[in-house]
Amino acid sequence: MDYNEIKKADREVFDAIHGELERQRSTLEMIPSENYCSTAVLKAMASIFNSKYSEGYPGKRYYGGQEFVDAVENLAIERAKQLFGAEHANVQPYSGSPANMAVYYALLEPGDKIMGMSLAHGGHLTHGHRVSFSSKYYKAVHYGVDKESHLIDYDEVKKIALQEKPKLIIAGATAYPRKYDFKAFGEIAQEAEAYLLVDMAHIAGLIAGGVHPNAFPHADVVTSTTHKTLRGPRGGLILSKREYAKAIDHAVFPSLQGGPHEHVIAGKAICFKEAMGEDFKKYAKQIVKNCKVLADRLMENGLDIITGGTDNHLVLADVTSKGLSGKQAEELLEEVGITVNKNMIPFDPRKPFDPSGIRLGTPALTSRGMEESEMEYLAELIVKALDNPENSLVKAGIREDVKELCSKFPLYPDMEVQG
Ligand code: DSN
Repeated sequence: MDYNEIKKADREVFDAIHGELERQRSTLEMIPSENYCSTAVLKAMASIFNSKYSEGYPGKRYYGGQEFVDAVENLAIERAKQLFGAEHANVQPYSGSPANMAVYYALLEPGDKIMGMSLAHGGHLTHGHRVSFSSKYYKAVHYGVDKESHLIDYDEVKKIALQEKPKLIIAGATAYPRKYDFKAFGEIAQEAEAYLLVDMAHIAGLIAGGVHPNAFPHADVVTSTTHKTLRGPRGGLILSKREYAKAIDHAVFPSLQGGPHEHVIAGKAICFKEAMGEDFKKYAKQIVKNCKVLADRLMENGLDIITGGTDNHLVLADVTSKGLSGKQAEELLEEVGITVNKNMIPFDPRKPFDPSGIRLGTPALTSRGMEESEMEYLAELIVKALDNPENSLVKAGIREDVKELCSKFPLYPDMEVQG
């Protein structure tokens, strides 16, 4: 990719792009919701489809000139359906939050009750958090995790669902390190006469790669982003049973969105094709293998890992045993070139902006080609940093080690951006 055009057109923006590429190349990205898509996906997002308005759906648009837009959107739709075994796909949502909003708009009336996992226990803002539209327009109730095991207690979920009688139950989270029992969620939803929405944003790539059970046939509707473990463009996706297709399509357009981002949809089509391949299956397997090794080594080195390990792409660690808060740990690790995010742990006595935990993940590092031995080494570096928050010499040494590790796993080596 040639960035010289940007350099000529706008030096300030170019400098920011150049700086960000250098930052990504020389640091270890461990935020579990981040990833690096292929250059084919990046190029699709910078393609000529950016110019086109195409309100409507393939074969039924409000503007002319749709031959190739229809072709690319149909490819994305058919591949998404095939990849996840879905009867219907809408590939137009701009991202995960608008996708969830569209599902609520399609299936619920204002004031209806929804039930999702509490954000404090790992859920998501759009699953009914008090600052989100999802609790302003709908009545939100929550389930959480068990106080001892920190696992979802399905008997408790069932009890709350039967008591509260929500119209829609949401399964899925942003900081839950274990497998979801979608069958159990489906049975609970059926008994409570609720729709089941699975928000698989975090684990879409693991489902596509066959290392996490699929949400279908248990879910009525499934939402996702396409840029996390699925390793595609920044965007959203709604899959559903056929009977909800019309309501969902109408909610996305014309109710909530205008012109679809066909350049991103082209990137989604490529991403779904990539995710069907054997290499992607290996990739998904490796994400989980890496994460398990990371969790084990962090635990061996004295970190408290929530639920005692992981089944997926993320690890939630309580760092207070190291005398640090989550915010301090995030800042300390950033100083040595390891990017994580501070995160609430279940039943956290601290506040969201300075919680007890950090959330770490392996999707981006696995995309760079790292395997178990790098995870072992990395866990040592992380613990060394957490044990030496004030020691400038030790921190400088870790920063050098991180840079060296990064240089062994080059990121976008063909991308030429000369500052
Ligand atoms: N921002 C996402 C995450 O980091 O999990 C959730 O939307």
